[in-house]
Amino acid sequence: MNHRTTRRSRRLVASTAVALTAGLVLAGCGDSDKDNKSSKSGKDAPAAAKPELSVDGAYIPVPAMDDMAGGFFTVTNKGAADKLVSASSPLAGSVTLHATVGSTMKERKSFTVPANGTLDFSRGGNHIMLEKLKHKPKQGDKVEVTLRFEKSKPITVSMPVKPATYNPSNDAKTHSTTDKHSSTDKHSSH
Ligand SMILES: [Cu+2]
Repeated sequence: MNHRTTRRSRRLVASTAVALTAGLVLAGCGDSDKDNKSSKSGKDAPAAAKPELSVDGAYIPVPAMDDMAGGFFTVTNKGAADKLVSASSPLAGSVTLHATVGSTMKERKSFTVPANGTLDFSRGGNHIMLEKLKHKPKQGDKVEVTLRFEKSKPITVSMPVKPATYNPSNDAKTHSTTDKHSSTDKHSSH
């Protein structure tokens, strides 16, 4: 009995020592790693920084056609750069990413979401194109769209269907500092 107990406690001591040593080695690694980073990459943002994306202002104007609709939104990034690489919707057989170049639209494989910046999909510019619609969306409907990114997890947005001429950027940009009604004259003269 005695014999056994002694052996066992010795083994315990030995394994505890191993665990402690391992812990020390790990801690040492972590410290030296930190030192390397701070001395090499000085002012640069930490390499481990991740994109922090959010999507807002999403909407789909009531489409003119039965089987095709455009979608708009803003992706805000509070972290490192990322890329919007694809989109899909249960309502559409296919969703593609488009940029407007001059007066024509061009399909793009991806759009960069700049670090600490925004990617705007707005009327007259970038848009997603929902094609092969299962039914034509009506004003007040919500259309689920999933946006996929190179680094970030997919974001699913419920996009409200707005009147055909809806354009939030007109309101936000033109009226932000002035009274809505006092600038009406300017608008009608355009
Ligand atoms: Cu398009």
